[in-house]
Amino acid sequence: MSESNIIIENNDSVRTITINRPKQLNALNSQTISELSQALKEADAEIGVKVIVLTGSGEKAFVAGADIKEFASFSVEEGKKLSKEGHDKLFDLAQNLSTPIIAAINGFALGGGLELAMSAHIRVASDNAKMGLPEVSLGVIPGYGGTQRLAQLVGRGKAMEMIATAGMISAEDAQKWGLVNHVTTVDRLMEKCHEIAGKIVKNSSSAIGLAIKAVNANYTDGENGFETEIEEFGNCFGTDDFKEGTTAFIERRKANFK
Ligand code: DAK
Repeated sequence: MSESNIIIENNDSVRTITINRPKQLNALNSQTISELSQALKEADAEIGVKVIVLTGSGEKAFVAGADIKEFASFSVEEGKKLSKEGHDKLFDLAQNLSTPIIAAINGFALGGGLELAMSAHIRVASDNAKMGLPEVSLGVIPGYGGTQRLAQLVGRGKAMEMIATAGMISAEDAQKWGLVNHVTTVDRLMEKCHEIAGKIVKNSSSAIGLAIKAVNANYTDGENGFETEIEEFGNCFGTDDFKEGTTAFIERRKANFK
């Protein structure tokens, strides 16, 4: 395999994964998708990692889409197969990961890049970021969950407009529309992500993982979000974190979750 397309860094319990193809504006080729998939699974399996920050290298792009040069020659069957594989391998994996992912959107987040950011649990954008799903301008539709996740985040009408016009929106509009949680200056982007991560790491990782599962259940075919909540709420009572959290409250001290 050629040189790695991602960089992994650790800072206390926060793991930063940086997509590192700046010359191609961090476009997602299949190697990068495989490496990201592996990196997310590894981070999730490590007890010491409580939050993942996902970003792109350089100041110009988070990810400018799937690698157009790679998918330009795909056939109908390859398109379907690769779309399904991509969903399973990266986009659904990210959304359903029990470790929360913060997408630090540091520039263009287009097509597969915005789809990746939308698979994360929290999105923070720099004020120079531009977001869009330009797929129809290339004769395809969003193929990594964009038709579903964009409508869930901004509503059907705005999603239809963004998809059909293939246009880009500013970070400011993305925040107004509920597509990103926060907007910062370029310089403060990682600091803001770490500030949010710092609040998350103080809490119970097992409870956060179960809460992610319950929230996502509402968006999963055949699952009932309320039933999942009831089930997972019950399961919390069997965890060490529940014992520690409630004991700490009674003893008037801060919880020390392992
Ligand atoms: N793929 C490959 N290379 C890309 C790229 C991309 N998506 N985006 C940019 N690059 C490359 C450019 O080709 C250029 O490389 P060189 O020519 O220098 O070798 C380099 O990055 C710098 O780009 P520009 O010179 O174009 O930079 P500008 O500042 O002028 O423009 C831009 C920035 C972001 C406006 C522009 O680069 C641009 O429009 N990029 C393409 C945006 C886009 O259309 N993205 C793709 C959306 S479609 C699939 C599932 C899903 C998908 C596909 C397949 N399957 C399951 C099979 C999803 C598709 C999409 O994401």
